[in-house]
Amino acid sequence: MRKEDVDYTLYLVTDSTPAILRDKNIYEVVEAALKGGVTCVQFRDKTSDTGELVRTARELHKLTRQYNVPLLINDRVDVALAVGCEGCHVGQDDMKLQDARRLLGPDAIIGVSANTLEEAIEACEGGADYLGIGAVYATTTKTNTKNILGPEGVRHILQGLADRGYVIPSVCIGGINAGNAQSVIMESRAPNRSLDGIAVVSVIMGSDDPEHSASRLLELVRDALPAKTRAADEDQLSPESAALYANIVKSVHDATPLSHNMTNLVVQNFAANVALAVGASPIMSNNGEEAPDLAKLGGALVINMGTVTPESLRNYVKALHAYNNADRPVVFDPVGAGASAVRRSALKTIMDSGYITVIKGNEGEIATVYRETSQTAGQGEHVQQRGVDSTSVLSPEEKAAMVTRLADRHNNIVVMTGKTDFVSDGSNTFAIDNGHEYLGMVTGTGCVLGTTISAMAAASSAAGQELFAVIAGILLFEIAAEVAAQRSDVRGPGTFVPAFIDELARLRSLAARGDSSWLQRAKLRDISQDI
Ligand code: 3NM
Repeated sequence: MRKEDVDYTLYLVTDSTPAILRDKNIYEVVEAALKGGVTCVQFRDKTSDTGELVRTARELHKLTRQYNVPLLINDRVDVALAVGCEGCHVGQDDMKLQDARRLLGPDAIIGVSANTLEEAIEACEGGADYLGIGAVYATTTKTNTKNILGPEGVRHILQGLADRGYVIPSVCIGGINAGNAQSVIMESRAPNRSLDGIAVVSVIMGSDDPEHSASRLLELVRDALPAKTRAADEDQLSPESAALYANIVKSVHDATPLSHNMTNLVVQNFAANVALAVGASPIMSNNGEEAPDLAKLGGALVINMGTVTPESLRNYVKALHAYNNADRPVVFDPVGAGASAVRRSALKTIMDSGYITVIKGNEGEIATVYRETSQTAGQGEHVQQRGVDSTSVLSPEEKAAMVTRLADRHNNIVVMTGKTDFVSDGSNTFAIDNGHEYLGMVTGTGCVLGTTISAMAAASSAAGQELFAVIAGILLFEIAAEVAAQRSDVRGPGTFVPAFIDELARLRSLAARGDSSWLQRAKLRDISQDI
């Protein structure tokens, strides 16, 4: 069973003690519970000898397999290994998650108990597959429970994880029964984040009719969990796509490619810090004379004409030639392209001087590039752009069509940023709905997106990969913005900037460890068929 397919809705933890099981047979009780619909079983026995544990676990595994339900072993990684079941569950006093992972391997399901937000974060960072949050209520089933959390304590943990961009299946445990299951689920719900199920011991293991207890509880829990709408499911990236984009981010981390920025005076420091945060090595050289040397270092060039002068234009052209000669990617940001005749002319000079791998701009900028580089350019009227700010006049359909035609015209990739971003390579066109309004309230965020894209393009300039690299850069950038904006220490656009840099670095390091869970926030749509 694949990890992604595990259903945590009703998670049964077994108990073999006479106080709960009484004189019933554990196999009969577990089988009845499976018939009643439990979706996951954990074998928990704190007292039996190892031989007996392995024997019982093996019998239980035969049962759970018939119902296609995973069997996890509490604490005893050796028993899980001996039986070859789906995984284990470790508490805070048990074997460390990393050791369990080393023993059981990457495909095993390993859950971790968490009583505090810190423990939950540590489990997420360590690569846990799910969390058991508890104890929600006091229970006689487990005597050494720590803090009693109540639904609000569970909510605090769920919220804290969501704020940091962790997406991990979570169940809660401790004193849950048919009377309180629904209220626990509803009262622990944080904005945009809910439990995935509940875990119980005595209410099923101690029941005279475990099948009925399980089916009744399952119905209650299903009713209380937020409906997973079809639309939400369709929006979600497939595991393969998430792995593809996370891998591109990882490749930047692994290769530390050069991001050569010829950028405007306003954003130089910000761009260098963003390059570092996403794992690239920034160099902020505006001197075209050194571009031939820098182009040989396997990186990418950003030409951002935000504060263009006749001299900087000459330098851009030299650097563009150097990067074309070295066959390395060039990202062009035509900042404020429509604002003045000087900028329209600079735009044409740059576009006519060499091959641009990625053109990235807001609606006004991309519309200007579109007009100025068309065959009939100069004959039509110019649309005057005010300053370099973004304003919108085109419909989503017009934007999508424009980026597609422009990319097709130049045989490259075009990105139009905005509330929805549009990205195309001329054949494949995507819309991205991530991001946060703070990005529009801080200067230079569009420019540093160019830097981020350059890092991704540099690390994966294999033919055919450029479009995915650009999308990976946008997703990393905008998801980091969303996560940063939700942090409790962010109170506005000022505090947003350092938090944003933190989150870029953190999501990158998650990707470097093979964790693509943050990409579940991606709102990426393939709209190629609609153009
Ligand atoms: N773990 P019942 S509470 C096994 O807090 C276990 O981590 C807990 O039993 C924790 O459903 C618990 O009978 C026992 O209350 C839960």
